[in-house]
Amino acid sequence: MYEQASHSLLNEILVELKPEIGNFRLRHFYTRLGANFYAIHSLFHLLYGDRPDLKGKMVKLVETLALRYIERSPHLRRSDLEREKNYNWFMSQKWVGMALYCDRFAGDLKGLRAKLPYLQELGVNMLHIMPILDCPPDNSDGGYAVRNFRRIDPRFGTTADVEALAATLKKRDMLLVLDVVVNHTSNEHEWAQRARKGEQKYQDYYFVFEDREIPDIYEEAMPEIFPVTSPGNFTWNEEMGKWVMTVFNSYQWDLNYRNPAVLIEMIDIILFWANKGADILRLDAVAFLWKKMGSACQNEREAHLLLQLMKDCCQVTAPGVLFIAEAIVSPGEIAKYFGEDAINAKECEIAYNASLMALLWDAVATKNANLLNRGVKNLPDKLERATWLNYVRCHDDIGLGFDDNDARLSGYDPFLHRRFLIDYFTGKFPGSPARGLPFGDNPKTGDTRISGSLASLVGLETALEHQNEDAIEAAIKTIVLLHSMILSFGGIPLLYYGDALGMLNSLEYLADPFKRHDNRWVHRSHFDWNKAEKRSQSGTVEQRIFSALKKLIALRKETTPFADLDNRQLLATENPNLLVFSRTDTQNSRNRVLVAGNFNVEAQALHIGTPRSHGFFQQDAMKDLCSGMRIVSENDTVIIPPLSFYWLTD
Ligand code: OTU
Repeated sequence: MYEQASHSLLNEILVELKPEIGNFRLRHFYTRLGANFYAIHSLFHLLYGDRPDLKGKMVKLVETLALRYIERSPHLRRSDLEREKNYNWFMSQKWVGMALYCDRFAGDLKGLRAKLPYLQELGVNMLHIMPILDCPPDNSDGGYAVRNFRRIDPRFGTTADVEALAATLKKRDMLLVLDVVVNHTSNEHEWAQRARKGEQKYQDYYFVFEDREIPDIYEEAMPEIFPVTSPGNFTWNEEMGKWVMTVFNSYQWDLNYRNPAVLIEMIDIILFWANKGADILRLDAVAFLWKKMGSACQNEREAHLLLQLMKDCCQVTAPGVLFIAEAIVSPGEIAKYFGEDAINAKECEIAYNASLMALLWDAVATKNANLLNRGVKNLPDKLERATWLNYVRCHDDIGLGFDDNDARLSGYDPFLHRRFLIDYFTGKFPGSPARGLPFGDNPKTGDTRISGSLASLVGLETALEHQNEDAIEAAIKTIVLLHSMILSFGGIPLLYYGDALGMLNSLEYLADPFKRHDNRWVHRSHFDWNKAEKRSQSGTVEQRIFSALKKLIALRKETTPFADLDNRQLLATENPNLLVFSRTDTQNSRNRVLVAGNFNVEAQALHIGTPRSHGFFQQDAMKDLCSGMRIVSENDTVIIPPLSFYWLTD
């Protein structure tokens, strides 16, 4: 859009830029800046329009974008141009991700390079390395309390190692995902240290208060994120003699985005890692970016404006780089992190599908797909050029973040149903084989989340202890069933390291005084390479899970209807144990797949009336992609075995 005021401002800024910036070949940069400048200026004005130094800050922002562009290497600039042309590249079914801890999986970054063949064997081609930046050794929150945003923790390696890894990944056609922890810093970050020493400039980077007056007002409406380990949202700092906002752990200081300097610093950091070769940046805890007294300080409109600004700026300097929104919020709020009223994502192109994750766990516990169907039906529409990150579990606790109203419509009291789920997954519910641990138990709200490895949560640990082959089989089937859903749903599936081998809970964290209070470490264990070896020994649990997932991943990549192009339709069935949806190739509507999952421990009948009205089962036999078997309907019914699924094609 051409807008007079912003273009005249742009011209003024261009005159003020440092002379060396003019000496570089900046053709693409200026085209993109021109295209995005109106949006950048409007957003900046909305957020910071009342500040006298607005223009100075705009100069600084544009300068940052230009300097990082000048640094961007030719091969990354080439990739930007290619991705601009082929802008839907990330919606393809060819991508399959995995999240892992560099040290726990492979020692360090060099070790990780050596382990890439394992990932490729499984079919993983998008690698999310959990945070690897410099953190204090003790209070690190698993890497989410960053001390230096531009330095790799020496235990993992160096920035050069990241660049080398990015180059290797590129050659293997694999994507690199890195974290940028945008919401807070470690209390040992230089900004926090200088704030503590009394420097006003850096106290203004955070929320710092003389006394409890303002903090108390904030507390009235702010929920607690880690009520057990870090109650409250403010921490007293002795050295400063002041209170500081710490929404997460007491050593994680929340950044104050009311200060434009903070935003510019963070955009600089985002572009720094874009320039090191990250294809995708995971922006941590984005729902929390804007704090407002009297509100829960989550999902505020300004948080969205900040993300739009970050995206617009990234598009000027590194347009090939995508953002993942990590916003573990209610189903209705999550989709807003793609950006509202748009076709293309104007905030983050990818968002964690925490709603699907929670709904899948509900189906595991209830052994039916009642709430799952309702939740999937009510999932907010995503934008055309945006996609979900579908996952069964991640490194965090599992929150039961489904919609209360959906729970009611499914016949549950939401509160009691959540209690049941927590009892089920912590093994308290009679007959439950799950071995989860309650996380973040909040007696004030009754809220609890769940820790535990996938295998232990679905009963594999208990089954192995009892040497109960039927129970082992059921656990394996559940693991495969859950993955069959995230692989076919539409979006990028994100596996969690260890899950493809059925790794169990690990209590090693209890021996570490800095981890023992945070039971999320029960499912963040060291990757057991001896166990991994067993993936090639026929009949082992590891082999049964690994080979099944490997096959599903390979099939997903070949199956064009699985690309995420708004081509999923949920099909209503009379059988509440089943989730049934169709996926259609947008280029060729005859190329389609009917996905049907049975979450019950008994075989279930799928009456084919509804699928038939959608063009499926016109012949009396279909092919299951996974087994290659012909599936014949009898009496208008297809039987789906217990805890199993079909990917059916004509
Ligand atoms: C994120 O978590 C990270 O994934 C956690 O590992 C960090 O501890 C946390 O941020 C702080 O950096 O903020 O938007 O249910 O889902 O803490 C969601 C709790 C987050 C997590 C929540 C999450």
